Amino acid sequence: MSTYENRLTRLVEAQEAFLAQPNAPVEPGNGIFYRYQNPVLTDKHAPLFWSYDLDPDTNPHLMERIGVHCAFNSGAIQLDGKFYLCARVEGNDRKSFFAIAESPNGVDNFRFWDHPVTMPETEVPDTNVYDMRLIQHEDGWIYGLFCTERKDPNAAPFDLSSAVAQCGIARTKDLKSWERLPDLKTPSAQQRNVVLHPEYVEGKYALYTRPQDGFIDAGSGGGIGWGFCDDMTNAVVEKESIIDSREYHTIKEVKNGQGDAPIKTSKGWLHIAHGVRGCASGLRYVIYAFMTSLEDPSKLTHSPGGFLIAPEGEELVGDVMNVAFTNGTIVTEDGDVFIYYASCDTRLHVATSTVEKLVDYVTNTPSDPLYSAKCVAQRNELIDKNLAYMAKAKNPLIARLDALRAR
Ligand code: M1P
Repeated sequence: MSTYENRLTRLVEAQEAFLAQPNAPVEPGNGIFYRYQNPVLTDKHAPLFWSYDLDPDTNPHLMERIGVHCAFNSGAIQLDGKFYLCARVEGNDRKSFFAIAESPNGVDNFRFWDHPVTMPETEVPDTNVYDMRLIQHEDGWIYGLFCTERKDPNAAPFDLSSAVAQCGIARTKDLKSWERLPDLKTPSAQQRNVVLHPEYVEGKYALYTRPQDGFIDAGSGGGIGWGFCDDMTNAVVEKESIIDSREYHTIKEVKNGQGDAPIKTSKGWLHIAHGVRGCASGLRYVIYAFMTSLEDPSKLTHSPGGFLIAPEGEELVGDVMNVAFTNGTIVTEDGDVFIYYASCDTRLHVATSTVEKLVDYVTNTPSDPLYSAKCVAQRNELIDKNLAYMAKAKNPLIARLDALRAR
């Protein structure tokens, strides 16, 4: 057998087996959501014809020609019952692009469409595009809001890393053909993690922003911002107000950012976001939740303390360590929630929950009391309630739990 035949056999068999793997929830979970055994999207999901020249005449060793390095931060949408992800795919050359993957059930069997998204450009080419939020707006369009990154025109000639991040905007009806609109204009020097609210508010488009002074540092900016715009074909937010701020010694002390569009529930708008703090190993990204008022989506009503999802196990390791990040959520008609979160800018996972459970989580988890002594008081309150309950409960499992206590 030729090298070509031999390698092709192994590559095809490996990919067939990999893509056929079912995915199952990891029991017992924490009652709020289930993690799953396998990531839902990785570099190995990329079709072989994205990286290899499959012609033995021009590639007798069947070598990779244009490697796909990873697939992660993905926008998400359900259309006609199917689950679609708009993934951030990164080549070996570090450039990201968007690609659509679809699955019948949202937890496994994701297959990329044959071609990545051909995203039209504005008059200023994007060096890098990433982290699309896919929002079905009540105006009938599906909007893709994403980060467009370009070299800082004011950087010194020797500075090859200073960049400017802005919000790119495109719209589509079918995820196939995209109309690029002008980038968002705001009062802030840079923007990332901009998300469109799915409904008009006071007759206007409403946007969640993340004002920042620099490319990495929020600086004097930061927090999840909120502003209005009249027209998405020339989107200008003249005024941003912060609706969920950064806070000293919390999971979001360095910066934070809205995930996907918030979920409308009977109790309020449920937001899933990411928060960043500093630590000895660099920045740590986790996912958290909060709720705002149905009448005024900019009014914070519930702010459960701490993180909802933090990277764990293999999720802790990857290109950018210690990162859990989300920009895609799907809510089904039955109230099931699929939170797509990436780990370490390398691969994409899913966590499943329900609207009912997440509302319970957001409305019944106490907020961060901000001081250790107050955290102890908060925990003691729960412990005392439980000890009182355990003392009179007739449940044999509670009795077994009781037997585990130090005496
Ligand atoms: O590397 C972690 C994340 O960093 C950025 O998020 P933020 O804007 O909050 O700093 C983004 O580049 C994101 O893609 C990335 O996952």
